[in-house]
Amino acid sequence: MKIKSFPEYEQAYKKSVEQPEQFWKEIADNFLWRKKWDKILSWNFTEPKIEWFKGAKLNITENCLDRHLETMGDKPAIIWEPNDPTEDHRVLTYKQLYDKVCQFANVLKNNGAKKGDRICIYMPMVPELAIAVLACARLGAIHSVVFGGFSAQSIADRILDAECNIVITTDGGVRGDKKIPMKTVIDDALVRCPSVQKVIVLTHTRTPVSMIKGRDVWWEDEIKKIETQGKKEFIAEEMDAEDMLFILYTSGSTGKPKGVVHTCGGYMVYAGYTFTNAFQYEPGEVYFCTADIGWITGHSYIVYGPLSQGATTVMFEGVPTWPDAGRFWDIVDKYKVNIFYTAPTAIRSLMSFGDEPLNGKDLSSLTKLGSVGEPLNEEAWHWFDERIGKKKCPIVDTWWQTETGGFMISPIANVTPLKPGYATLPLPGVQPVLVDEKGEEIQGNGVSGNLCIKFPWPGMLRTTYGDHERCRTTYFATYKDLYFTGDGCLRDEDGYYRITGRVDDVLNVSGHRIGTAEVENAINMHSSVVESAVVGYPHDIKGQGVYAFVVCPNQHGDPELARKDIMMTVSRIIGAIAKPDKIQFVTGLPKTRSGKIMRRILRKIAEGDTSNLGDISTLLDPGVVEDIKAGAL
Ligand code: 6R9
Repeated sequence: MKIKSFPEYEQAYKKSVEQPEQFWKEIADNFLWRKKWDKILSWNFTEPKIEWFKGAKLNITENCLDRHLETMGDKPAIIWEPNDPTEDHRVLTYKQLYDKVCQFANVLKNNGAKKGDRICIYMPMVPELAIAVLACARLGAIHSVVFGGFSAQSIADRILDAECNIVITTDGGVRGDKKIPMKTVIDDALVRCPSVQKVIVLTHTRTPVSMIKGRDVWWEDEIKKIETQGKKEFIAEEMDAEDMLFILYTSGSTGKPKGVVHTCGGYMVYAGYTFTNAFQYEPGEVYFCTADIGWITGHSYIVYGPLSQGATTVMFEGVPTWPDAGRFWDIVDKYKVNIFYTAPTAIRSLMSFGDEPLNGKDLSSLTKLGSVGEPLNEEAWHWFDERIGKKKCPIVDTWWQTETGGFMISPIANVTPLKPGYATLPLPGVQPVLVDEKGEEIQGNGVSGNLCIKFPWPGMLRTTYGDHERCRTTYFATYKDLYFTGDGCLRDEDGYYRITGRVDDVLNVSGHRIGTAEVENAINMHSSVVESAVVGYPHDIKGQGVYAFVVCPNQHGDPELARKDIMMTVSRIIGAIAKPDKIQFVTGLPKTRSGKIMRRILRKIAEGDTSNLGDISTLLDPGVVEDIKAGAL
């Protein structure tokens, strides 16, 4: 399965285009199937309908756990580093993780869970989060993990959309010096969610919580019951390759987040194949991905990818800058991390602290570095290369999306020649194309356009939960017979790919996808707001910041207080991650005669570039532009 040289890469790539089914069959043969497939692939991008390994039977947890027990049962599967460095860390070997997953799958079953149920998981980065995810998969229930930073309202929307019957959470969470009352947030969400029958609560921070009779149970009590019943094993449910494995909500151009659906077989093959290849994982290496399991990066590259390959994966509860900006380097030093995978926003933030936090930290164990979430600018690339990798570690800049399930355009460590700022070349099995506004393919090199993919890959989304039409219109209707990524991209003279950022109304703030319409809807909920428009602007650390233009005619008194109220509203409705960085009160928004907001103008103003706003003659009232320019922040 592993590509070891550049000629091998070229060969594999060629094969993946000319004989895709044979190519993927050989990769899929490296996994454990209870029964192999009837058909490798059937597809069309019109409906769309995509099926990989149809008829095959498997359980992904047998690939992540059972099959490793004999050869490496005593090897660490998860190393957990707590938020507070003075507290004890935890190590779970493959055998221990297997036992805990079986135990918790039994707990779920005792609480009424069965194959096909949707289960919402809202937990901080503790080992039990990975255990809960795997226990759902073992039982055949579909997990929907919601990131710990989302509000009660956002959680409720997600629970309602998927009609979840069980929620798994903790009393509280802690990140740096901030405490998050997770169970209380869940209680607020559940006021609106009649489908939820059971809430399983792990004790973590011992924050006081209200436990509702008949609905809420403690994780620890439920485990005790399993122990008394003497249940140790949990026979994994047999899943079809195309049965749903999980739903993960992500933002798009419209107001409502969509539930991206991944299925068991293809996703497993793709997560394992990409992990092993891009990072060239070797047995015994310690791998540390700094993402949260609430995002796709955590699903594919903390849990499923690494575990399916028998890797040791480090899970970190805290934040990079607490107790100080040397925390990541302490962790690398402490566990002798070999592969370190993080995000540009973290790199830029740590860069800003200078060299001091690196003093006395032994980073010599590092052999490979990775980046994900947004474009890695050259300055950050070089800092990462020089200060962290000491110029001896390849930087694997992985471009991919929630919808793609795994890496798409990415270097293969020590195989692909690198270029700072570039995600380099597509992995074998991935066929990118650039298209112009009309959807015509742009051939050749030294060109840019909208990035599409023209052939299916096993890890791609199958649908958006409960609304297949939305999946079609969002990804497959913009350009005929192509999957549209929403990203702009440059292919340089050497055929190397550089992602230039979203071309739709999606912002990328610290690597988090945020829909501008979602933020506008939240701002407009505030009682004195008439309307608003949200755009992104370049931000040194976050990549993009959120700039809101708000029409608030009856706002009297201190504008600073009004700003705080709006921030609070967004926090309550979406979550703190979507809070605007700048709020400018305006008397009106620049609209065309047909009533469309001209975002192009607002973007320019937010970027601080007001010299050339282009043609504004189609505006209903060009005068508002002068006012907005004058008040720009
Ligand atoms: C994995 C993940 C997807 C969007 C994607 C793109 C941006 C991700 C990138 C990158 C440049 C990279 N993105 N990786 N841009 N270089 N290496 O982040 O998924 O949260 O769905 O975001 O992130 O704009 O379209 P997701």
